[in-house]
Amino acid sequence: MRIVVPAGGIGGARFLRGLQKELGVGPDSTGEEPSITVIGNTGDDITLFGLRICPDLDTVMYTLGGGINEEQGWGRADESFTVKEELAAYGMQPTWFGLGDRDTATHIVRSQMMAAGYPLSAVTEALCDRWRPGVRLLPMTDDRVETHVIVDDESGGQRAIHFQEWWIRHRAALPAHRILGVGAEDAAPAPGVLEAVEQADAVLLPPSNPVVSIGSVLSVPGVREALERATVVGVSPIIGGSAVRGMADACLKAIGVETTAQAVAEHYGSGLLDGWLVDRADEGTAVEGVAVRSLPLYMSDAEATAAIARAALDLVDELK
Ligand code: GDP
Ligand code: FO1
Ligand code: CA
Repeated sequence: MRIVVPAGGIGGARFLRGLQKELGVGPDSTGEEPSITVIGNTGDDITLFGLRICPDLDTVMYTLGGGINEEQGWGRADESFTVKEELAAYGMQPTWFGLGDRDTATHIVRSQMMAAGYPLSAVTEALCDRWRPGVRLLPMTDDRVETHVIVDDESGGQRAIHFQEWWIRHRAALPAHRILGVGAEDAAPAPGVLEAVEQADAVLLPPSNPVVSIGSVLSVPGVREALERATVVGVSPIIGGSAVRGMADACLKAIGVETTAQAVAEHYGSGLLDGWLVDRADEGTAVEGVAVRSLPLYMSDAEATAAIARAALDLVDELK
């Protein structure tokens, strides 16, 4: 059984942990069957202080590899912030980004390898040699794609800011006129991405941000088309009209999609989705051309999450 999971950060990583539990694979799995290939979102990536930072790839790698800060959902466990404080003492900007010391080592390895000419996919593989996440973690692309958000500026016009500035500094509270994937049009899927989708027995969309995580993966030319040919079952990131955790509602608003399980499914479309899992609170959701099932969708612990993964795999079986 070969499973492909396009994923963002926290929601994607937690779902993957449940999927591994359900399949009895990882964290140290050597990649025998069943195998999981993750197509990680890189639209959140940013260069700060000369360091290339890939939040969603790192969140998946640390979560599955046992290095994540569990309460926070991102960054390293046991983290300290000496480097961040020292940079601030030099007056270096920005000061709003939580750059942890342990995490910084990851960014240094990545930046050094990239400066030496290695593509992000090779760098990610090298980083995973340490973390052994038990999945094949592929960036969606080796090309630079960055999500920017169009907001109002002080002089009555508009300006684009990096997604991380909007998300962290402004807590997604600045009204977003548009969300753009800068560089997406000219990007190519990373090596292995299209092959993995073509060979997949199932594609599962985890409860990730539908705009800046899944939407970003889908924006890489060729990826959506490949996914449309596969059997795709998605897990709604929206429960009872709310984004559960995080600020996905602000992203949906920016693209004119309602914060409901139904609107998100319709946004993906029946061309992409074959099946859609919604929470019990959203029972009665109907999407034309998509098989909808309802069950508890809170990823409260590994068991509850494994049950969601099982339901997704069962629906794939039913649809095949
Ligand atoms: P991020 O990159 O860290 O924002 O993480 P993702 O892109 O993977 O998306 C997180 C999304 O998952 C959030 O926007 C929520 O809507 C959704 N989410 C978070 N926790 C849960 C949960 O327990 N159940 C479900 N169904 N969705 C969740
Ligand atoms: N999220 C925050 O809310 N504040 C931070 O300072 C912060 C730093 C950070 C550093 C590394 C990393 O991998 C993730 C980090 N995040 C932080 C999470 C990240 O901004 C977002 O949750 C995702 O990019 C949105 O999907
Ligand atoms: Ca993300």
